Amino acid sequence: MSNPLFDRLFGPHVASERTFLILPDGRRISYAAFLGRAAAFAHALTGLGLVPGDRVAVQVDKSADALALTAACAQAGLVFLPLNTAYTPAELDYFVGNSGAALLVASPANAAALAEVAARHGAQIQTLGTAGDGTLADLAEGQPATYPTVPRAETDLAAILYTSGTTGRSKGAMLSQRNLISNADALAREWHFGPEDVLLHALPIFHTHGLFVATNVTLIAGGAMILLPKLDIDALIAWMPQATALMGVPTFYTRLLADPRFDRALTAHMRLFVSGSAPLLAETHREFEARTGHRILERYGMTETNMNTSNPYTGERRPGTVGLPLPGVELRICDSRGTPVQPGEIGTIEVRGPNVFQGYWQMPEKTAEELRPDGFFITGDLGQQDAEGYVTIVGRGKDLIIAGGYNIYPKEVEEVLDDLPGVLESAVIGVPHPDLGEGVVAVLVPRPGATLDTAAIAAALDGRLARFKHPRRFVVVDALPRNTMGKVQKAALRKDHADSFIQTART
Ligand code: MLC
Ligand code: AMP
Repeated sequence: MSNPLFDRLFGPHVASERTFLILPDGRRISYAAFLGRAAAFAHALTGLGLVPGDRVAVQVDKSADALALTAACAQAGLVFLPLNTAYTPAELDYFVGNSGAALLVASPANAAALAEVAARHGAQIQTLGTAGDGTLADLAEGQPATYPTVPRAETDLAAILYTSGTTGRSKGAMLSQRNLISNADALAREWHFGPEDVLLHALPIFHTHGLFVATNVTLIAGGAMILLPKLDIDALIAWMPQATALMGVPTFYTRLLADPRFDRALTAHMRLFVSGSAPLLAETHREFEARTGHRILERYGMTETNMNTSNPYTGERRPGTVGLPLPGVELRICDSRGTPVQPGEIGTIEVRGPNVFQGYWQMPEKTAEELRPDGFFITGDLGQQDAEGYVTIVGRGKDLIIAGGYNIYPKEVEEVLDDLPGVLESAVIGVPHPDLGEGVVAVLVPRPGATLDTAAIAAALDGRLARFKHPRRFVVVDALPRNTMGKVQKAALRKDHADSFIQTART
């Protein structure tokens, strides 16, 4: 028996001396060296007593070793569970407990705080740093550079990624080997990725975009990646002449356009710019083309489904649309009962295909709410499809804010705010933000007789919520606008506070 994920992504490159990773200091790591390191990690993990199917929760900074750990999990048949580095120990506690992770791998700096979390849930803890350091690296020292790949089936779990919900706690989206392979295959083909490609990688590697899209597409193609720790426009500009492709959230493109060094000459060697995770303004697409001559290729996906649609590589890339369903992906636009609406009408986007996840970890009722019995997944995104099949996302049926490509669920922030002394209730909304697409505003109602100190409220969120979820503006009002059913009218609040981050032109 084989291990389709490892065999497809890494297997062909085990002995290859071709470059896989180019590091910020210019060092190059070949595929063979990378996979030798992964094998040593796989031995270390097995040595800790982990067995196939065990969950490995990982909250570490981006590095070649962090990527090797993902390969090690694939090779040892372990389920990889990446976690945003911004999450606080309080937030991590839930993920470790809910997933029943056998091991938590933390950055050395967070080891003390997270040891408690691991102990509370009976998980082991190890550390991994960005400089080849950490206790897991110590355990890998002297281990063989080959590892007998653990057999797995295509239907076995490869990863669990937690995604929040509009109600209740976060849910672990279970992704099978097949989910990941089918999508990476389709994207590499559609986007013409090959061994000559060099991807400029500045995304985080704890989300679908940086991990399963950017990294897996490069692996399938046998290409190379310039692995930058995070988005840094100076570094992006410095490395761009050596790259052929960039994948980013819209903020990458608006920040590049804000820099006069970013022009046609700088991008002459590039063949592809991909945008996703959040809406790219048609205006940004057009400005980008005017500046560089390149048309950004926008695609649409989500944690539960990987990528669903993409603008074509060779055909027309239409600004403001997310393109056509990918090969193998069925897409329909439906009303709330799952009945397809008339062509051109707006409805909820539903998708089915080998890319669609297996359900939420140990939450069959939540799975049943979003995955129909016929296999269609209800995305919660509102869209329309034109006669040629191009899909446009017109809004979200779910109460979700996307800031710089990170999802923020208002409900989660409201629950924390409502618990604070003096706060009667709150409404958290997303409004236009020039850099992040959307910015978070909290509208607060004080308890009768209470006076709210918004600075103290902001400070009280530290440690409870990752910083990117914190509202950047607080507004105190007497009452929230409600409809006749008593539901808070968030659309009205969004309108009232639309200018919070954007200066409107005054005539
Ligand atoms: C950072 N901050 C953010 C933020 N990123 N606030 C809101 N939204 C964000 N996205 C805050 C930090 O908390 C910090 O606040 C301050 O900004 C500076 O932090 P930083 O780390 O220096 O920020 P910066 O480098 O500017 O990061 C912005 C960014 C980054 C857009 C480059 O967020 C990013 O790489 N986003 C990509 C996210 C992504 O990969 N999404 C894909 C999800 S998968 P303070 O107060 O502490 O100073 C998916 C499916 C699909 O959606 O279709 O792909
Ligand atoms: P996540 O749950 O983090 O995977 O986020 C997925 C959500 O991001 C989707 O449901 C969409 O709302 C949004 N999204 C992803 N790509 C795009 C895009 N190209 N345009 C608009 N929204 C997008």
